[in-house]
Amino acid sequence: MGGQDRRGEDPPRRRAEGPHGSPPATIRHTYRGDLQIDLVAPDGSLYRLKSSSNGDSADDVVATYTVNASSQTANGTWRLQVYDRYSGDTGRIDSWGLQF
Ligand SMILES: [Ca+2]
Repeated sequence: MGGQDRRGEDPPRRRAEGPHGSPPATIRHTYRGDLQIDLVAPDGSLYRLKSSSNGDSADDVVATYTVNASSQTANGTWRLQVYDRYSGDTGRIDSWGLQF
């Protein structure tokens, strides 16, 4: 920005560009309906990407999710939080990422 400070304005901060962040995720699992997936923003805000659903017996989550993260600063630590809500089948996060 440069220029002069203007009283009463917040300092410029980097924000997520545009309204969307898109984390592509690959999670290997033998019963993906067990899984609840949230994106956790640097300030701790949760964005629900996927709810568990006990009727979804397919394997693996390979998906790209779009959330409205326009109120968040992009800088900081973003986490993918996955809960396996049912006993039995298990899995692991293979990869995930973020695009702004
Ligand atoms: Ca399970």
